[in-house]
Amino acid sequence: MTLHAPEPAVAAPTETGAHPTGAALDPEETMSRDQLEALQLSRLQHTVTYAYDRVPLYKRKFDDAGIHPSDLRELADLGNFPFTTKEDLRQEYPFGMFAVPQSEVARVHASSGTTGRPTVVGYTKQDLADWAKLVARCLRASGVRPGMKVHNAYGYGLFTGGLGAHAGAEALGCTVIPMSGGQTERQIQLIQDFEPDAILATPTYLLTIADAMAHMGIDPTSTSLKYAVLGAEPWTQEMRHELEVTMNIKACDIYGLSEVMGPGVAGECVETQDGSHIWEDHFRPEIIDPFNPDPGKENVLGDGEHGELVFTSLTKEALPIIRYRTKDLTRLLPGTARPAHRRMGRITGRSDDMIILRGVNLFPSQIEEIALRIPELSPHFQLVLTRPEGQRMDQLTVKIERRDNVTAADSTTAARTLQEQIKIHVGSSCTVDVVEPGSLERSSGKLRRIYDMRPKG
Ligand code: DLL
Repeated sequence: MTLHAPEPAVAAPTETGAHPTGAALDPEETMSRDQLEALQLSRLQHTVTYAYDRVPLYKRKFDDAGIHPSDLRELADLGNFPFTTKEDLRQEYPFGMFAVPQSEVARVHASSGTTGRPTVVGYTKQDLADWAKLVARCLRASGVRPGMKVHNAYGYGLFTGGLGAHAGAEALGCTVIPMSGGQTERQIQLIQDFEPDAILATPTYLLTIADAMAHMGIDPTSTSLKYAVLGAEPWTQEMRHELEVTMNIKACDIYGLSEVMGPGVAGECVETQDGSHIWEDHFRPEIIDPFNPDPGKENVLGDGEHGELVFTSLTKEALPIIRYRTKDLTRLLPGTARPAHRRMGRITGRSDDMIILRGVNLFPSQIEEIALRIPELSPHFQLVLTRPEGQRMDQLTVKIERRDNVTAADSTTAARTLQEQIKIHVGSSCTVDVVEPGSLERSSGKLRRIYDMRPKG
């Protein structure tokens, strides 16, 4: 079975063969926007029909909304279809969202389920092949080439990062070192011994590795690493600069989420480093107002407007996903290095990671951006929320490590600067607690930044 619907004839790509970067691109990467949208429409019409026919939840939702797959005549009509949420996947736990019999599911992945029932996702063999192709596309865009050695420090197992990145690097023709997350000293040993060209990790875990190298007396700029492909959590331009300088590498973004596929939904090009291109031959993105529950197409926001990212899969077989609300806040921007594929702006945060402090909205990435501009402060910080006894006001404390070479006295001035800058740029008053280098918990994957100690209820 295949979900690849009969497709419009695709004219020769606008550019074939070698790209300025020296790598041959997929034909879909060089399509014109018109060609790409024609492909999207036929794939989308097929996907909504396929989901309606095979997944009871979609049939129920479409029927309740009074909409039928045949109502999708042009791309904008997608905006009239109901949203899908993480809650839907939880309610259908474990396999209720699958559109193929279990015997055709080649692999499952699942979320950790720390905040409720885990969400389970599945892939047919074709889905796995498509996924590997898209991760390979991201890696190549980020500078990785066939024949290179790739150290994969994303966690293996039910998390999509490890196996997803692994298959993509193999599909590109790289030599993969399947290290997984953790065991930092061992990672460093293998980086020194195996001399990889590229590393795949979360940005905060790469920071942990760089930091540990320095403490082991190894110069992080002296390794064989040239490229890093980083994702699975928000990170800022300031963090990119920090990692590129500390490790003498080029660092690009890779984005994805398990409900939509895993890593590789979007990836950044090393020649422009201006945000991840969404691979629109496989996913149709939309931006919506997260506070407007009405899906109607008149409520879909325009390119450039900030809101919540929503995805519809165009080729997935085991788990077609219609208008999935990611909770990721960003905006769509025109394509650059891959002109037909729109880019996503940096993810400012997740709507469920937003701290509302005395009426002011705040994301950890805003603090990262400000703190990293203050030379005495390190990128290692935590945000601690408390409500002191007898008070009704919440209190934010930014615990942040000073840099190794900075004295406690110098860090007092830096603390004051950070506090002032947060007040100016974010609008929140907070306390800054500058702590000893190495005293805060280090990441080995997705880092937890927020510690909410407020009384519950
Ligand atoms: O984190 C998939 C992934 C693995 C992406 C490795 C990139 C690299 P989930 O565990 O389902 O999947 O978490 C998805 O992580 O909705 C975002 O909030 C966040 N996220 C993923 N990539 C980025 C990124 C993987 N590049 C959730 N920038 C998403 C910011 C990201 N946030």
